Amino acid sequence: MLGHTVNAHTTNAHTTNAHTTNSRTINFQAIRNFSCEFASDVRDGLTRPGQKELPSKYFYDDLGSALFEVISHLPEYGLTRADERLLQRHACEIVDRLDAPVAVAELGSGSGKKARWILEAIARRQRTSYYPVEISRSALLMCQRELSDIDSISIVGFEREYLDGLLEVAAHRQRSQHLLVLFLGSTIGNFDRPAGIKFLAEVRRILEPGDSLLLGTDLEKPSGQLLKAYDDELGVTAAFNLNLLARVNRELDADFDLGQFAHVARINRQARSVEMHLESKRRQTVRIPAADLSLEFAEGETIWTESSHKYSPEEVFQMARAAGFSCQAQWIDEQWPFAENLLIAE
Ligand code: AVJ
Repeated sequence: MLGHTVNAHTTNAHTTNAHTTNSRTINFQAIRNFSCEFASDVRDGLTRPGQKELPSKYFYDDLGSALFEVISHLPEYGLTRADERLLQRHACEIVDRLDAPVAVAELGSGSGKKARWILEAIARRQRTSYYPVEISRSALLMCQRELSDIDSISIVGFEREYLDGLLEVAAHRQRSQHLLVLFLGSTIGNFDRPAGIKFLAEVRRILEPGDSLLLGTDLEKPSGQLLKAYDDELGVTAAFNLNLLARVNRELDADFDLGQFAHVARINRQARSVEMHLESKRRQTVRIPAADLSLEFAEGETIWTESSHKYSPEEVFQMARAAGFSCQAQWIDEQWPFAENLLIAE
């Protein structure tokens, strides 16, 4: 995987922006060979002995990202709104707890909308840098547009997986600045519990003592409420889930018949998670030429596409400690149980 740099100084978005008086750069460190990696991940997941699976990171092509944006507006899915309420309400308090000067990195920035409140609170007291890490180039471009009106900020985007991107941010940062890493939206919930702690420990290893991590975690709630959040009445989450098969059809030339798979959300009580699956409505064969695969499905057999783990407020403190952080503060939303946790690297 070779990276190259595209200097976005020349894009229309930049040159036509009348507010852009000071210099602002976005460097896209691009990744090649994506579809080859997609093919091999699809192959590995669907040929597993036992449960077939597809990695949830592949939900987010342009169509899937747009569908997730719609999910975040659904009445049943309060997660994103809770995350945003907490950030909006407590940004100043969060920033006040950090030693200045501070630069911000975000793992999975999306449009950059959530980072705005934090960045504005920092920009009020100092110049700062924002380093979004995203595998979606269009999301990085949106970041630039979304945040281009904030003064005293330079934006450098990294089109990379989380840890690869964070390593580059660490190499790029000014030594004199502390780093605040944002990992919002309970994306950590897509890892199982041991893998989540391992991921936090890997983030910690890239950071210096005194750097920090703002971690969003969706909290445990009644199973009826959870099932509705992951199986909404309009069928948007079903479309989001099925888009994974549509994407395999588009990019790997497969012949999944979307009408023959059903979206299923299930509670896994032991794991304390909600799982999404795609269930085969009948016995069928599917061909995926670009992954060199012909697959048999039994009636009722599922492809496991995502787990979203839910946490207790207390366990976040333990997870933090196990990963080399200490959880210094926690903010919990009153309408939708969700916590924003400020972890300091020990
Ligand atoms: C973006 C991973 C936090 O797990 O709730 C939304 C993705 N999946 N509806 C989540 C998702 C189904 C979401 N995360």
